[in-house]
Amino acid sequence: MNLFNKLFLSFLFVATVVLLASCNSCKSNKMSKPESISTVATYERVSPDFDADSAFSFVKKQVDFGPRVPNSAAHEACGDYLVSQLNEFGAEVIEQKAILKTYDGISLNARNIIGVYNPDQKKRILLFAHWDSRPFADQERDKSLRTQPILGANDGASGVGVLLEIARQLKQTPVDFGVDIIFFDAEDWGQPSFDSRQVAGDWWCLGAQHWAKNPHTPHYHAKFGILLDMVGASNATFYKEGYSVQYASNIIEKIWQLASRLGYGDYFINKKGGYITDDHVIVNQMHRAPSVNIIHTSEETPHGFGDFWHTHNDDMSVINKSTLKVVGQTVMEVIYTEK
Ligand code: AHN
Ligand code: ZN
Repeated sequence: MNLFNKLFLSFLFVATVVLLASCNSCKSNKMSKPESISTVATYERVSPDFDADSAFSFVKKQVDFGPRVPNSAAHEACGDYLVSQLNEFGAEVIEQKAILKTYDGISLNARNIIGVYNPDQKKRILLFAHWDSRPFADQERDKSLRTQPILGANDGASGVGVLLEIARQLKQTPVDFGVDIIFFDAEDWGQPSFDSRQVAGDWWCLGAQHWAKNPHTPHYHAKFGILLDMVGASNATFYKEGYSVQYASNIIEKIWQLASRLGYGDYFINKKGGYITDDHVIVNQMHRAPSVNIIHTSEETPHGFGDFWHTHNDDMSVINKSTLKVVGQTVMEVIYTEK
């Protein structure tokens, strides 16, 4: 057989197959509409569109006050701003003030800021983030920079910015269950690595510790809780944090599955991470809500967090709108699919 014949025969074969296939499909689909080309499962989002530009502006506004270190003027002014924003977005605002002692014996004028939606509903969801920024930059290479407070654009302001945007959305598109948004104070006054004294105690998460023991309503309990911590950096990775899996594995699975369906699988990594002392731990221990921490961790750095962590690089230049969108839309989808 020469080359021409070979080619002609293969053409005939292919043409026959195509003809038979199309014939088959006309027979079986005579009365029905044409079959769709692709059979890949698509997920249809149910939540309203999370506006990352809006969230970004809420992050920047906080950072523009300067470091929000308790007992400072910037801290006071930013607290007032957060109260006014929650009011504007239709929440009933409760301020919980307390004097809290740090590891180094300082008395902080701390303020947990709580936005309540549907206060009379028994069924509640808790969303939280810390709004203070760290008084030390103890991860700086340059020793002389370590005692200065940080701006905490990502470490603090990003979670609050995402939650403010969700508050704005809750006003536009109300839900019928209760939602509590808590901005915890005094999370980040944990003992810095340059201080070698032995001081026994739990010195992180002072505001959350106070609230968990003295909730704003007696016997407070939510169906579940979500903590957002460092949710704004470019190329952030969110692993399934240890305590979150221990206390609230069903919520972890729900969040990571929804994120994947929304196309955010490059951010929400389907892998367990380490155990991180953060505001959700005491909320879990005091049974206020089975709670998870969506927190940026990394396998690339010695301390396990992003390379900006507790340094002066944690400013607006690390904040990325795509990351804010990924986290905000995922949490919104959790809220608006809640039954
Ligand atoms: C510890 O380093 C023990 N926990 C980290 C909690 C944290 C600090 N998140 C943000 N800043
Ligand atoms: Zn921190």
